[in-house]
Amino acid sequence: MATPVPVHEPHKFKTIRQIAFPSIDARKHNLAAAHFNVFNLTPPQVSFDMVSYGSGAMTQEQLAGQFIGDEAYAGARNFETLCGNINRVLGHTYVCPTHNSLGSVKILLHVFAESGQRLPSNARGRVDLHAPRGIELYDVRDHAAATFTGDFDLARLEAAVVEKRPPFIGAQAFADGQHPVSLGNLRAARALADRHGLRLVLDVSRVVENAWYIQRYEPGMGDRTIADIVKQFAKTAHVILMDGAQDARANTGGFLATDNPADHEHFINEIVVFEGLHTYGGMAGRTMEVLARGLAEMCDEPTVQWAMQQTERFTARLRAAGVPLERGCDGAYLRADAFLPQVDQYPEHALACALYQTAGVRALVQGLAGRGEHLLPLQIPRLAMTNRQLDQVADAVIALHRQREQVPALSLERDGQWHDELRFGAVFADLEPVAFDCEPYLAHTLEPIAVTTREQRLQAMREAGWNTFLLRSADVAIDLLTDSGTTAMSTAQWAAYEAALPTPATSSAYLEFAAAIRDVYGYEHVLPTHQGRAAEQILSEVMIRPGQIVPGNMYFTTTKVHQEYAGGVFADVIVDEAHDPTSSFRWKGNIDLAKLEALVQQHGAAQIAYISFELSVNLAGGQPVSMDNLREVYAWTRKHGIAVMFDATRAVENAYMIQAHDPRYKDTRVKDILREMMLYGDGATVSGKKDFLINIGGLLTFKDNAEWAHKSEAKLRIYEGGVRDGGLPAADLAAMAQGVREMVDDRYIQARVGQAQRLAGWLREAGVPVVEPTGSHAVFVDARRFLPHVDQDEYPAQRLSSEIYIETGVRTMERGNVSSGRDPDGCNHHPALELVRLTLARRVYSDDHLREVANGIIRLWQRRESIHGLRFVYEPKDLRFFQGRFEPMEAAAAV
Ligand code: P70
Repeated sequence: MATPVPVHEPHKFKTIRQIAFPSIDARKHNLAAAHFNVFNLTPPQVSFDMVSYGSGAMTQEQLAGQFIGDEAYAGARNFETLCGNINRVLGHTYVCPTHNSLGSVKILLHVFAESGQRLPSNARGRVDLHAPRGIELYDVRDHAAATFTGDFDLARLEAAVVEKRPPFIGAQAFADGQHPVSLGNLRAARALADRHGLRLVLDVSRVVENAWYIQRYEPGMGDRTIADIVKQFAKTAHVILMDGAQDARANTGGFLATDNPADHEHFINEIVVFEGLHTYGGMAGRTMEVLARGLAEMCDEPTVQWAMQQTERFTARLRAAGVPLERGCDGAYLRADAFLPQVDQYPEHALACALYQTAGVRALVQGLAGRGEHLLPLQIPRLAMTNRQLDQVADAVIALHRQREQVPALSLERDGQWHDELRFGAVFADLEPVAFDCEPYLAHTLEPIAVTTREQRLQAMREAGWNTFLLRSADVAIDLLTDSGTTAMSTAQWAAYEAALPTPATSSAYLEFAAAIRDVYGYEHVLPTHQGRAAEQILSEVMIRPGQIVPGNMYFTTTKVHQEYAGGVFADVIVDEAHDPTSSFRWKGNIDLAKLEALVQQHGAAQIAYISFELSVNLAGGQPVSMDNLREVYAWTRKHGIAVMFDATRAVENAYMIQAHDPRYKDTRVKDILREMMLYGDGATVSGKKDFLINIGGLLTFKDNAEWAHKSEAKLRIYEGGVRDGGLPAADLAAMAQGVREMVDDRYIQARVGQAQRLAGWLREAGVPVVEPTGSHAVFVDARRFLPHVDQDEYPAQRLSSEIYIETGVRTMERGNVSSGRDPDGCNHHPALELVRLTLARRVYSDDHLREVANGIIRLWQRRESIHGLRFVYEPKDLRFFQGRFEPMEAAAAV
């Protein structure tokens, strides 16, 4: 049987590319400046660029390939890799590289054809390439075919071959992007070519998508793999050509390949004239490597199934709403004439303009104008978009379809032979704009995720001592252990990373970072650290005198440990609601002023080191602090001369919660809310691995107190690194500076927090007990209510997180009795909250991943009675949750 359709992407996002959302006014302005031809718009003017050519997301192996090999003029290693992979995947031996498919066509025609000849083909698109060379294409496609609409009409082909004496037969996999070809028909065409002593030349740029059709619809092919079909298909031709920017997901590149050494000899003699040399053919060495790796990966079964599922879903959604279209291999090709019957000239351009005007979406019509097809392709950039994004793009098209009568015709202002030459004038129609609330970024590179069986996972869990911290990430499908250091960096961050110049002295990266922090937080003194706990250590040593009290809104593990190491005594002053997972109080992160007041009454203000004020309180469930509470606590501390030190690790998320839930701030930008929040404090520690959108880094910052900063710098030199780098390479500092700018983007933070809300919603609907209200960085499952039959000393949350892994391959984290450790009397602390945290990495997973997470947990919920507890077999003294090992109670009982 063919591989089943995956329910989520078989990869996660490794790096992302931010996208812009220009306003309706900007879009109108851009359209006018582009002469109402969307070809002239540039990417920053476009939200979703619905073109599949060269725009796919690469895998991390392809990206890595970009930096491997040589840029030698002759005999590059990359060429050898390319030849090997072409041979393995497509079955042809002799390779002639070209700069792209135009290069291949140029060589082919030069070697085989003469001006004035007629070329029978199943594709029309190539008219664009051939006509200007004086070669006419002759349509021999079987227009009566139902499924394999790209099949040759063999009788017409035979006749054409006899009458026209063509130079060769041209075939295209997924002809014109719309017409798949069956393997049986292609083989018949090959036999026909052989009978007449002609070559069958096959364009395999879209062979994978064609192979999927064969697997699905050609009788007897259902149990073949995509890889097998692709090879059979490609081997059927005498000569193949491929454009690297299609199925192989390179951004350019191409080649001709054949098993005939004489043909190859001809090709490479022309290559030096037109393209380059026979071992690079007009491609950079890195392009050959990216293409070679893309070829090796393009038949990956789950990936192909996923991509084709996206196309099916996208097309089906449009079709169901009555949008006239033809289904292409990579998207929906809108029939602009049927969409806009009132527009009789250039309806495809009018439709493209209207779509951009209403939604910022670009659909592009290319090639020779005046062919009378009026198709406007909405192609899906391969593997770069989520289904949530595609659904919203489809909805934008559907919304436009509802207003189609309002769409005006364009008036031609400059004619031309090609679509890109045309210029139009227009008046703007009164069209309702469409807004997006999906992820404001595309996948740039992808990282595969593990596929495991239940038996493998059970074994892995046993080896990990029933502690998800001890699992290998290679065994994890969807990793919800933490949002710490797991972000996908943006291309802008990578650019800054690569450009940063390392130095043990002051780097520009430091200055950028300090400027970004001053801008976003408004704090003067900026001390980078390698991560958050290092900042906590320094702050605690500088600010705490032994014996002093450190009031905080719920403990955080590393924070509390450092306060205690410095001789401080932590005192919890969070509001009572925070300890009740069922309370729906909105601001569970708030400090209870009465508790603070009582501490001062009892110990005196001088005994208080500072207020340790966490934002988006992690262990309470990612619960926000209200702006009023921030203001009141600050005012109170001014009376008593006590400092406020934020743990601002997830301050941006807290700012978003204020925007979303405090009506006074609904129209204030997150950036401005954050700036106001920071007014109510004197300094902060930050684990940059969260809000700052980086994989490593931290911050200690003070608003204006130079003495604290000076004392901290002295510690920084000893513990961390230099005062201007805190032990971080300039590259990470530079990426962090860029991350600080990106983190306050309203769309990004809204999309991020929205994911947690939706995941919680699916669980709640099925009755799974989750902490209310849902926080910003994670969903917390209440293990007490999930497993009421398991005693807290048998660590229900620890067991539940293990079971979630075994059931689904999803890794989560215990935040309960194990994490909170033992009291001085040696007994478990027994915290009120016994939770499993499902933490969302930033910009990494899609809603489809999370839907599957919810489904797995719901399955466990339905058989919860069968789940028992754990006991320690190894228990470290500090932060025991990291290294502790357990065994199931039932195993202990059996002994
Ligand atoms: C998590 C991570 C780290 C963190 C935090 C807050 C509010 C400081 C830090 C420390 C990692 C973690 C740490 C300890 C136990 C479990 C997990 N939280 N303040 O997953 O920062 O890790 O950079 O030193 O959340 O929540 P750093």
